[in-house]
Amino acid sequence: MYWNEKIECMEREDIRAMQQERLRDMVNRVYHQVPHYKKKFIEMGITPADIQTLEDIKKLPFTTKQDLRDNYPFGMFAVPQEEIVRLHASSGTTGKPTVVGYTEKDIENWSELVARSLTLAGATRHSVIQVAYGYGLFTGGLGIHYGAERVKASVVPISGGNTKRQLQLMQDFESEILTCTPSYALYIAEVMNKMGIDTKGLKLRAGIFGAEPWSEQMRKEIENKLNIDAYDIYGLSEIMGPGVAMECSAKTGLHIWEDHFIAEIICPDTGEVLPYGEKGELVLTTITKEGIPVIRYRTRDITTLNPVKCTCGRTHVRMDKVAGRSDDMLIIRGVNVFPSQVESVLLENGKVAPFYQLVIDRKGTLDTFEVWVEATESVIALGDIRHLQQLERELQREMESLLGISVKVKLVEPNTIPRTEGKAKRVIDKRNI
Ligand code: DLL
Repeated sequence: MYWNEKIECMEREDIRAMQQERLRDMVNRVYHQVPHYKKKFIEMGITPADIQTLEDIKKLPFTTKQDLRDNYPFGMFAVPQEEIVRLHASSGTTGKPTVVGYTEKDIENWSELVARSLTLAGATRHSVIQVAYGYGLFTGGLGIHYGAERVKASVVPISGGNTKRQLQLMQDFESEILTCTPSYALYIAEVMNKMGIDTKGLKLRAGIFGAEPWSEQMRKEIENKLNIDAYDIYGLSEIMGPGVAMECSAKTGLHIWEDHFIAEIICPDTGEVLPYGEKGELVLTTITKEGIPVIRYRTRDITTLNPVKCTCGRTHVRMDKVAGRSDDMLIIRGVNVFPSQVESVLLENGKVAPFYQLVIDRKGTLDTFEVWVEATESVIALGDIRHLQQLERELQREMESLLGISVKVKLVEPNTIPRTEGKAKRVIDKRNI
C-alpha cells in the first residue's frame, strides 16, 4: 500500500532531477539568508553558482551539531521569527540544546512524510494508533501525531510513561499500532506479562519503533512478546524529526524520502564521500526545509546505502538499520565496541532478559569492561549458583569471540536495570568522570 505512489515509485533519474533543482534553490536561499553559511561559502571560495549538478554537493561545507550550538538559539534559521510556527529542541546532555524551527510549510511536509511512513506499516484511517513517544520538545510525539492525523487514523496521544494506563487504553481503545522507542516497547511487554494480559486479547498488530538503535534480535524479541510486526523508523530533529526514513514490509532497509533529503555516506575520519554499499557516516541535506535548512549534516549514524529498487516497488534509496553512532562507539583497551554488538550476543543467547548495561571503568592504566544483564525469572528459579556462573561464562565466551577483548558478564536480579520510557541509557562510562 502506498501513500503517494507517484512519488514513492518515481524513476531514480527523475528523483535525481528533482533533487538537483531543489538543491540549487536551497543553496541560494541559505547563502542569502543564513550568515553562517555565507561565511562558510566565502571561506571555501564558493558561491551558489558553483552548485549546478548533484555531484557538486561535494563542494559544500558540512554542518555539525556544534554549528547549531554555536548559533543558539535561532542563528541558523533562514526565515524571520514570525514565519516560525513551532520550535523543538534536543535534550542536550552536553552543552546547549540544539533548537530547530518549522514554518507552516515545514509542518505540512513533515506530516506528509510521517503519513507516508506510517502507511508502510499498514496505517489507514481505520487504524487506532497509540503514540507513546514523548510529547513536548522531543520531536517523537508531536511528529508522529501530526502524521497519524494526516492518515486520518484515530490517534491516542498518551505520550511516554504510565505503563499500566498504556495497557489499559490499549485494551479499551483496541489500539492496533503502537509507536514508541524499542526499549519502551520491551518494558510495556514486561508489564503486560506481569499484569497477566494475553496478547491474544489485544488488537495490536504492528509497532513503529525508532529514536535509538535496536538490533534484529531485539526486533524478534519485541515481535514475539507483543505478537506484532515491528517496523523501524528513523529521523533526527536537526533534519526534521521522525519520518526521514522508514522500513517497508520487505524489511530490507529503510527508505530515505529523497524528494526531501539528499543522503551521502562519508568516511567519518576523512570526510571523503564513499560509494553506495560502503559503510560509513550518514550525511543528510534538506532540500525543501524553510525554517532551518541544513547542508550536509553529519548525523554520526553509521550505516550503508542501497539504491536498488525494492521488492515493494519503491525506488527511494534504502539505508541499513543503524548499528550505532560514531560517538556511541566505545574504545575499550584500544578495541572499538558498539553497544549493539553486545545486545545481539545477549539476545541471541536467549537465556537472559533484554535489559542490560555496559559498565566501563579504569583501574590504573587498564580499562575494565563489564556487562550487566538481568537473568530471566526462569533461570533464577533454577536456583543453582553454579548454573548461573556457567551462564555468565558462556555469555562471556560468546562476547569475547565477537568483540575480541575480555569482558566480565554479571548476571543481576530481575528488575534491577533501570527501565526507560524514552531512549535507553545503556552505557555507564566511568572513565571520564
Ligand atoms: O530521535 C527522532 C525520532 C523520533 C526518530 C521518533 C524516530 C522515532 P533526536 O532526538 O534528534 O530525534 O535523535 C536523533 O537518534 O541521529 C540516531 O542516532 C538516533 N535514531 C533515531 N532513529 C533511529 C533508528 C529522534 N530508527 C538520533 N535507529 C539519530 C537507530 C535512531 N537510531
